[in-house]
Amino acid sequence: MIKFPEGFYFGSATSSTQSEGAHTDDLKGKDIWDIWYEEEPYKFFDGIGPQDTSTFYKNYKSDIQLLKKVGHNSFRTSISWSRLFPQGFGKINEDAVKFYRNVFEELKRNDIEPFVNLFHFDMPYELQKIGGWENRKVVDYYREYAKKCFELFGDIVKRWFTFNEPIVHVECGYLLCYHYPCKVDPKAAVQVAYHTALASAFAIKEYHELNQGGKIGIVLNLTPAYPRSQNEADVKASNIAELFANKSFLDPAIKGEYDQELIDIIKKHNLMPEYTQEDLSIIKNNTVDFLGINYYQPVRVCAKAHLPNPEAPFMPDYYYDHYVMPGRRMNPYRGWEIYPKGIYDIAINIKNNYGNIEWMITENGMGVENEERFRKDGMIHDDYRIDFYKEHLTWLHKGIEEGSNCIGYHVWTFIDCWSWINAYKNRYGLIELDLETQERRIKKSGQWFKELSEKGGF
Ligand code: BGP
Repeated sequence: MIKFPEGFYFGSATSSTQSEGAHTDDLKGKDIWDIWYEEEPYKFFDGIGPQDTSTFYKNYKSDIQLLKKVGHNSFRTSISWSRLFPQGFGKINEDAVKFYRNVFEELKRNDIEPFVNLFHFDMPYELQKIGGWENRKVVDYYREYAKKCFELFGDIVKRWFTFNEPIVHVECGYLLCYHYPCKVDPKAAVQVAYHTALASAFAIKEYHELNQGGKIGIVLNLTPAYPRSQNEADVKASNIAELFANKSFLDPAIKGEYDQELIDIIKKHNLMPEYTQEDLSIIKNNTVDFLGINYYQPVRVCAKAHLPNPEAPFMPDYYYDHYVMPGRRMNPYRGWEIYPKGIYDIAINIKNNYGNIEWMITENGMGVENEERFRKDGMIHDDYRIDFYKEHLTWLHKGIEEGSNCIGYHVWTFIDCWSWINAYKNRYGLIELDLETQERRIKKSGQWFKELSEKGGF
């Protein structure tokens, strides 16, 4: 049997925008997703926007009962900044305070440990209007928001995260045009990345000063980079991919500094952000207590075959080409490679190169289209998902056996949810959501997950 350590966290993650439903009875301010959908609804799969999502705002009590039914001893969600502070700062929305307190208390009452994240791609629109993460002032607003969250909920919540996947709002928002504000502006991207690392460090500082007896970390999506071959040029290409994709946030979060090679590349391309020594020392002195890691896919690269277009805006793949490995296993619905051993490589990397800091898997999962075809006797038989989890857990277990300090495994996600521009295209849940009726039904993977958690393994 694959058995995990006593007290291992089993559960799932979600985010406010993807689960609560934006148009609720309270005074939530708009975030960039609400506005983007108003401006360009056709960019969202089937034209479905963030207004309804999985109605957790209304159904949190019964949803928490469902979490119990699928074996959760822990659960991550995020606070919506613009629900708590409709303007991003200033006047607080008391309904939001009540809602989040109720949710966290209800989780505790049901012996489910809340893990709470402060930012999941959801910049308040009022702050985006003044430049969002490009503007240093927004770092101060975030700091005030974070502090308020600790004061309001820190008596219940003992595990905090400052950000979810910060590289995503950098890449998707400022390089690739997949998230609002849809800019292609490498200089802004670097500024946004740096301000995000700084904001995270300020939140950590505030949290530690309050002495609430909990821990604070950051959630990073790690995509280990693998070279096509051991040829020197391929290896160099994969080292550079690793710098941008992983070390760009891992290093400041855990070591309080940036890798010199990354700084040299940024300088070479004239992309250095505006910074002060004082702010750099905030990053240096306020590192995480523990780490959340989302793992979905690796990145495979090889040396570049052609010179980059000198007029094209800088992208990290100026230094490498993506390599399509023959025989790779794909999740065709999401277009992501399935490579379970990657989770082991991450475990060993954290152990050997990041002081074996306490960490956990905060997301791992498989989004599949049209799951209706797997329905038998009323239940969705998602055996592919169970196999996916088993394979990843087997490799994770091996990493733990070899000494990596991993304390939990959260899947993405407990209930089919709204996936940004993919809306409801791919389903990830342990529980099925009927979009017409909002009815919830446990899938086969949900039953399996309960058994996994009860037995502490499989
Ligand atoms: C992660 C995000 C989640 C979630 C998940 C699945 O990157 O933290 O918010 O959405 O990926 O990806 P997607 O929804 O794009 O299929």
